[in-house]
Amino acid sequence: MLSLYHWEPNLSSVRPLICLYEKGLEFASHYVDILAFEHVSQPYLAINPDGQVPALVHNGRVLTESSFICEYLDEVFPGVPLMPSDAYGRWQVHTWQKLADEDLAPSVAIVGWHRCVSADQRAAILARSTDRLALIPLQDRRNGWELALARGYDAARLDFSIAKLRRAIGQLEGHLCRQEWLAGHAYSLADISVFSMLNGLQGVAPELISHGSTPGVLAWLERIRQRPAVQASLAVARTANPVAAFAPGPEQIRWG
Ligand SMILES: N[C@@H](CCC(=O)N[C@@H](CS)C(=O)NCC(=O)O)C(=O)O
Repeated sequence: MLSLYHWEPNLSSVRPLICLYEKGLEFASHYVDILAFEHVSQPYLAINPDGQVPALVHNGRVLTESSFICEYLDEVFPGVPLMPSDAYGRWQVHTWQKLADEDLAPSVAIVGWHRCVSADQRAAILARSTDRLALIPLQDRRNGWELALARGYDAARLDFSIAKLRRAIGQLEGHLCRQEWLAGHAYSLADISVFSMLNGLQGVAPELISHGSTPGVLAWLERIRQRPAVQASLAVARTANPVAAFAPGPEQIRWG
């Protein structure tokens, strides 16, 4: 039996959802409302004591970290393979996943939070969650929430995030002008990982993705959006616009 604990189908929550649907796996979907601080409720902390989503439960084991959850699903279950069969292809997948986790996830979350969550919404979240902030188990996560809710991100952090995104999207555009998919000749976890981070970015930061400057990235995003597994993943949303759902969370520098 598989259970996935996730929030809105955006960023790291949509990544394992896409894998589960691509592999045709049956699973129980558990929606954890981050902005209602359900990720620090006692029942959820009993599943993931770090208080982050997504988390996969399989045969009584809890797996976290969306990129590793996807590799686990691909390795354990049959169905369409999502990792290349050759070592170079797998190296490519890992380097794109690193880009997704280290560069894209934190930068998209920072810019998305700043542009999609208004000062009034932040004040309302802060007012209803002051006592819950103290329940966030990791100090750096508590600091991240306090910064995002109470002060918001400053210009230097926003500029840094935009610069990171611009560089990464330039790298993707260079690649996708020449190739249909990110790793080898087939759709893989590399595409799922990077797509999960960029699906909503055109709406959030149109200066970074446009028909004029990044036609290859746009065409690739559109190809992936057509996939039934992606459409099924987006359909688990509870908000009208899941790609505008952002929360503090992805680590600023992380790997391994
Ligand atoms: N590296 C983690 C990042 C997970 C993450 O940032 N999750 C966010 C939601 S998209 C979260 O749980 N935020 C709440 C928090 O960190 O307190 C992964 O890829 O699974």
